[in-house]
Amino acid sequence: MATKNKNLSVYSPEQIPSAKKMIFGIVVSDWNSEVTHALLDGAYKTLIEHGAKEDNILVKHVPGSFELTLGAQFMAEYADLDAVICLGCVIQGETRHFDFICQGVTHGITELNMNYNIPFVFGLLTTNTMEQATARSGGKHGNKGVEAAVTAIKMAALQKEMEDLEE
Ligand code: DLZ
Repeated sequence: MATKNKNLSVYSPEQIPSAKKMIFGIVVSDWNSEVTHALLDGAYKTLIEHGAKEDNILVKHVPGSFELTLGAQFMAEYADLDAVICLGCVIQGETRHFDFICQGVTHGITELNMNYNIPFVFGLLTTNTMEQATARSGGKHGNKGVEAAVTAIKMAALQKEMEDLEE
């Protein structure tokens, strides 16, 4: 398997733009909270490491991953943000619930990206087991929250770059 024994969250910090003037929203699902709160920790610390101010990071919790889309839409509607990071963890069970939640969130976040002029980052772990989720939320495969934060900074910087072209 491609990800076997690989830390997927390794990146070059010097290649990331400064987040000093950026404002972020983080929506985190409380289902599988031992995993999602570790994702939140990774995302939050990464934003701070790249210059974001604590006052400029708005964190809101939703009950499950299915609620991430609406939570993220609330963020975009009621706060003035440069990017929204959506964090959740769906673990395959015995029923098709997994498929429906994953499809719903994927579709929902894609729609938000198309309909609002800011980036919404897909930080959703979709794994077969809790062990795989743990490995990707601060374990041997890194932390998907870190990756989501890096993506948010890069996309927010891209937008600012494009806006500057207009001036
Ligand atoms: C119901 C449910 C199930 C079975 N599994 C998960 C899961 O693995 N991860 C997750 O984030 N949420 C799960 N949920 C809850 C749904 O996301 C949602 O909160 C409920 O269906 C209520 O809308």
